[in-house]
Amino acid sequence: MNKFKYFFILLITATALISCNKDDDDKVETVPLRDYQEQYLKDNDSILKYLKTNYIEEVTADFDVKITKIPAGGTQKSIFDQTQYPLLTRKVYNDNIYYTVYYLVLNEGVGEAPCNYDNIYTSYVGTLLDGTVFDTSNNFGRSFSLDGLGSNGVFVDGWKEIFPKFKSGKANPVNADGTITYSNFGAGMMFLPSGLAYYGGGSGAIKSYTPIAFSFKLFDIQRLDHDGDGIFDINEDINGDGYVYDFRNKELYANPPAELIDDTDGDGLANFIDIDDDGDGYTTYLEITKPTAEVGGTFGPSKYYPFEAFVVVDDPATPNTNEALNSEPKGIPAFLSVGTDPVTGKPINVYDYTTSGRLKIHLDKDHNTTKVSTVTAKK
Ligand SMILES: [Ca+2]
Ligand SMILES: [Ca+2]
Ligand SMILES: [Ca+2]
Ligand SMILES: [Ca+2]
Repeated sequence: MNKFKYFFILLITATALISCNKDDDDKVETVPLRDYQEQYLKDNDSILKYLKTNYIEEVTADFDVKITKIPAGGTQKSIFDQTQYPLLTRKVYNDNIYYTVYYLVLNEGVGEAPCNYDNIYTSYVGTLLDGTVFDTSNNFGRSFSLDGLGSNGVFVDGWKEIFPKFKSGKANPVNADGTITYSNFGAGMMFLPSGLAYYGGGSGAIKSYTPIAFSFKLFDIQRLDHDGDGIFDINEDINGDGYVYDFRNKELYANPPAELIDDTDGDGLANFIDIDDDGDGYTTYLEITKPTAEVGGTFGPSKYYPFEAFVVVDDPATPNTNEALNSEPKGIPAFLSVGTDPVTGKPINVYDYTTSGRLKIHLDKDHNTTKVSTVTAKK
């Protein structure tokens, strides 16, 4: 195993140990948690009952939603039966079981969807299934870290699974008082079994093992780069499902499904937390940087292969300069072939910028390290 990779794991473990440090003198009797599968089936029954006995009384133009119990003899169509707003489900792997989570789409949103490790800016109302509001942001946006880290870290796993199904809104011009409003943001409701909420812990008005619901408005998102390799988490989601997962804890994730794993070199460290995605001993960060000067037989970093398109158009105001020449092709090129410069006799590497579906170089676990480290600077 590469040293830096090992170091990264150690760092994470140390952090986890610190945050789990409990007072040894605590004489609290621990009650074993209920079986997740059994509890999920119970919760799912409660949620289905809720969806079939409540209706959407109102959705305002600002996507405030009012849910009301269908009165005796009432003819209102239940949340479950109505067709105006899509009631969708997502299959979620968590606690070593599979959950089916119901969520209601009031508005999809026009911006970008967060991945399950991004930061979000959202307003929300949390209710019990009897309609009791246990928490609300009063329509103000609040920032949360879906990765669960930091003071804004989200503990409700359901949020991590459902918010990526919605998109952010469009930021309106800044108001005179400095505030920003959003329009056409993603808005919906999620109905969470306790296993994807507070489970045995409870919180405030929420008793242990209580399924809960949230209505929410996703105003904005912030992309994060958890391994600091210069590539956002969302771009390390290799299978493109919008989710990345850290399954290193074998107790929590004994048998993660293959379709949730984004791990190029198969070392158990998902790409978004692996600083060497292809496991060639050469960091992704260096693989996406421009070798400008030779240092110790390799070339030093500065941006060379922009991950996203870097396109400059010719500016008509400067007729003697063609800015378009500064454009670089989109994406990190795959290594294509090696030739030899007939004049200098030095190797010339050729990169493939054009083939669609080509493997980006930092994801190619079969490519030869020495070819990368002795790359000849592009003329
Ligand atoms: Ca990254
Ligand atoms: Ca994925
Ligand atoms: Ca890996
Ligand atoms: Ca690498």
